[in-house]
Amino acid sequence: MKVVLSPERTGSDEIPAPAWVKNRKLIKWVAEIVALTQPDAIHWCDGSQEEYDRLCADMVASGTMKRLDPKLRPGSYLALSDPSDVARVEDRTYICSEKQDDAGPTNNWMAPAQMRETLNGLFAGCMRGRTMYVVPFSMGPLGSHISQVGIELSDSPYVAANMRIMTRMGRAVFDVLGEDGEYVPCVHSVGKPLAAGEKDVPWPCNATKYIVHYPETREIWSFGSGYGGNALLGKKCFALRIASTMGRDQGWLAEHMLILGVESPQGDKHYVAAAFPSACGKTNFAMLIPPRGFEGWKVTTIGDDIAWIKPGKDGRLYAINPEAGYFGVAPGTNVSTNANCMASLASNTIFTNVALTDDGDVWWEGMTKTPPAHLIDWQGRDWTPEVAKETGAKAAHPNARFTVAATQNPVIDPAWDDPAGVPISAFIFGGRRSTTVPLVTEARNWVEGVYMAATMGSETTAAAAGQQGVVRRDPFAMLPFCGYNMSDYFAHWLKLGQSMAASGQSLPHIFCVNWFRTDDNGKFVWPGFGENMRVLKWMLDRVAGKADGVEHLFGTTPRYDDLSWTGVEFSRDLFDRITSIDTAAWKQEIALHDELFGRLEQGMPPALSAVKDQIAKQLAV
Ligand code: SAT
Ligand code: MN
Repeated sequence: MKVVLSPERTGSDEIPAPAWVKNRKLIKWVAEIVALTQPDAIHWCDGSQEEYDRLCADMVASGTMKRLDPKLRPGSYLALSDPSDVARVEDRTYICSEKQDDAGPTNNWMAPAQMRETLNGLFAGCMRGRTMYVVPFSMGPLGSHISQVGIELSDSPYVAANMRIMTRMGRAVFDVLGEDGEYVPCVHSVGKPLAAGEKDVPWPCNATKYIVHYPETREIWSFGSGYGGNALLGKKCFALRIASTMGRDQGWLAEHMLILGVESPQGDKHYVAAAFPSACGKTNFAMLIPPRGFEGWKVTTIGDDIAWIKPGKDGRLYAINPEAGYFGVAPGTNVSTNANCMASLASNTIFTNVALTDDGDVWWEGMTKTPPAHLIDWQGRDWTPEVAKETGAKAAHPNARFTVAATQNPVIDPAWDDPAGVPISAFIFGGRRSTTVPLVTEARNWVEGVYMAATMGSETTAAAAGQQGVVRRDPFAMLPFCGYNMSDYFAHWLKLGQSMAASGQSLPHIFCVNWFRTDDNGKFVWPGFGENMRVLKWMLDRVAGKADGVEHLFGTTPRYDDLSWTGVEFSRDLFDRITSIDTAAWKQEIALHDELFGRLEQGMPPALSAVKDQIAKQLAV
């Protein structure tokens, strides 16, 4: 429902709301934000298909999106962002807890009062000339005891449309909220008010950006960007940064993890959750197609990016995917790397920053071996393979994305929307490392596993603004996403393990993987993608106590013969190369762990320092 606001209405707390909105606190809050930001109109989203179609049609009319050819890509659109607004901005992302120590050394921090003052200045009148969308969303199945409700107020129709795909968005959320339900308030503005009669640009944004979290009051404020995790506030801001602090307080976990199901030909089914930094192949892993030699095996997707995990009544850990869609990296996706993903994207998809073909379809680097002879690139310019060869110009931005509903995934797990969640048998942690870290290692116990995850390193990708390809420590793949002090987060993981063990529960096994080791020419040695199934099967066999391996410096790694090689040629020599432990490299690696522990000294659990000392001692002999 859209309401045009007359000037007298702006500033009063009598904001017109549809009859189905019963939450007084919510209406009052919307009125406050209207008074601050002064939009021309409010649109209360009901989440219907008609509403989505109308939002998209309006964006096509305004030039924000292009409708793709309805035969080639039915129900799909292309949006091209401003070239300055293409990825998460970690240096503009803040955790504003009362005490700086609670945000810890890995987060940007500002005192809440000071930040509020800054933001009040920026948000004053920032929605002038625009419509404010009231976007009600549930992270997780509606009404599940693991789920949480959020309300995003945004002046971006692109955000409203994407949120409908990425979350359970719409009127039913107001029903769950009722008259006095709790929600996480999220305020978002592209930060580009329009003067009377001023023409809008296709992708409004502001050079000044703030992505702000108040963990104590559980609020999110985002200014200046319309892109991805900066603007779709249910995702990293809520489902990770705010939810991780909720989890700390309430005894559960909010993790940067995909969740997948694996079923053997005999019908044994397990779920695993795996953490990788952004743009390291989580979506591909979550939709893995078992390779030759694994006939009868099934891999199904619960989620591709985020997991909320709670101890169940039976003491096992249960996980849900708080999201309802995938915001995945397009470049590199093709029918051989991820056929399930390509099938998901056949229709009803919003593409952002990929290239447009002459017949009205999309293309990105790696989609086909031979690029089309002519394209319009992600910046709206002519692009040909010949010119690209000379200039290196990419047709699609390396962080170009698709937004698609989870239900479009042909291998969606039947339990993906189950409010009870699915039991987790194993955790997997993986970084992008061209050297040092072996293909797979199993931790010998929970503490060692937490250590592995805590010291994970990864080469940076285009998902975040900044330099690419440099190794940075990315504990639990949560470095940009943990809403509180990282050392306290490690302690939270240790505590959870302890309390589960104390109640006699068998804990999920913990593994660390690295698909990305390269040879002397910089080429990946491990084929990855579907072939990762071989590693996955070894892990599940370990869980079942059926597989062997060798113990080394920091865990157990399979020998060549411990994996199944039917259907692929991969030599013993290559296998040894990607599972070897180079003592000299590990001495350097441990020095980097040391440096990390130095940085995270405050609150670092002694049990983790003990693991480090133990490894260092072994290396010294
Ligand atoms: O832009 S997002 O934060 O949603 C994507 C990512 O970094 O994984
Ligand atoms: Mn992610």
